[in-house]
Amino acid sequence: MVQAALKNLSYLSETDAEIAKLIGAEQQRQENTLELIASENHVSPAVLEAVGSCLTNKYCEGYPGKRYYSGCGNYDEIEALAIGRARKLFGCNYANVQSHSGANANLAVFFALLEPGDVFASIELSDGGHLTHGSPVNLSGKWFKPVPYPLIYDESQPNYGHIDFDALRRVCLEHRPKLIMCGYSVHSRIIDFAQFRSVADECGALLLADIAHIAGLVATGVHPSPFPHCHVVTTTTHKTLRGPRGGMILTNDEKLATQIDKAVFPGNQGGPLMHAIAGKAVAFGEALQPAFNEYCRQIVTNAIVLAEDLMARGYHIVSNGTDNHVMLLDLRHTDQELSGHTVSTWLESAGIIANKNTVPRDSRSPFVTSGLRLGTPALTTRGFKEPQIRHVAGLLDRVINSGGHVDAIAEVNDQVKSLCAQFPLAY
Ligand code: DSN
Repeated sequence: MVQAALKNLSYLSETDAEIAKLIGAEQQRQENTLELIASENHVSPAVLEAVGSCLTNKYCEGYPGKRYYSGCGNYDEIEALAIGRARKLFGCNYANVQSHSGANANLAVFFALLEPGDVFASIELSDGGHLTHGSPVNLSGKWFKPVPYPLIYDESQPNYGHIDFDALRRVCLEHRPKLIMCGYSVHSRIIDFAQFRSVADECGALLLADIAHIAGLVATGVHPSPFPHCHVVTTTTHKTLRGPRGGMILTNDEKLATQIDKAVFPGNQGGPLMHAIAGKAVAFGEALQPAFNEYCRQIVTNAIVLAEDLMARGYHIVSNGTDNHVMLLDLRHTDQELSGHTVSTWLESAGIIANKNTVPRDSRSPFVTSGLRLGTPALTTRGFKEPQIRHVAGLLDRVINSGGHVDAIAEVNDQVKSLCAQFPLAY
């Protein structure tokens, strides 16, 4: 099997058999497992070609038309195409496509808009935030002062699991943050950017949306746009947007755009990864096609079906459902002893890849956790629709219900392989 997967690695298998073998094995793993990690996806062969091209050879510090090295003409055109397509996709005036990742994009925005020690408001990691939103172990939490705003934790409330806007307003009026961050790594509900803006205006803060997870949904109108409400938007390009790994920063404000460009280069990066920028341009071109709109709608339909099926089987999902591509199972409601670590390990043995995740007010560490995060972007890329998603819900239930029994895992793994064979990847 691995040998067959090596067919596209003819040079590498000659020159470095060890790495070729591992890439081949990874290709097989991706082909034969169900990917439910909400932040992962499968790029198109076209994106893969761009990222694997000779563009990796060139240094292009600077921006189109203003480079520090010679020989950048082709790269100017590639980056200009990426910028133009990003602006069209998100309906904004300025795009910086050079950030190597979402974390770098957030860091650049902090560098552009804040001074060390400045206060900003965000959600904590355990409530669905991100490391770069003020975690004490990240530069954002070490060099700046995050003040957390909460969710509605009370499960009996109709808006359980949503943002607590009354509390957000109270926190912001008390602490007067210079910046409010919205946009999350695990949040299943539509983000009300207009409400965030009204709080930001009331306390004199800038508003930053990190749409890394929902970028594809935003680009297609399946989730409301952060524009015109947010001053700055950061994103990754590899989640629902289905591009290569990377980051991007968007704004409508000319002055902020200039500050952001300087913060990315020379502020916190050197030479841009031009092969990745070409991959971004290709992915943005794909996302501008009508088929991508259908794809994003199907991601959400699939997530709603998965959430409803699991809830019907008795599982507890934070916020009692989903409006987007992701959901968080609170396993404490299934069995107090069950951890996200244990369940994700059982599932991996069965060929189902999902990640353990803290749930709001989790007493377990991020290495153990009481939750399991599930997302539908990668399965939707494979072509899964409602019937296959219901099948997947049954497989998840079978593994969890069996307590990780070896027979159940083997039985589910057979079904996973058969599903994967019916819906092969494009390469
Ligand atoms: N690690 C990503 C995620 O899984 O959501 C966020 O950067």
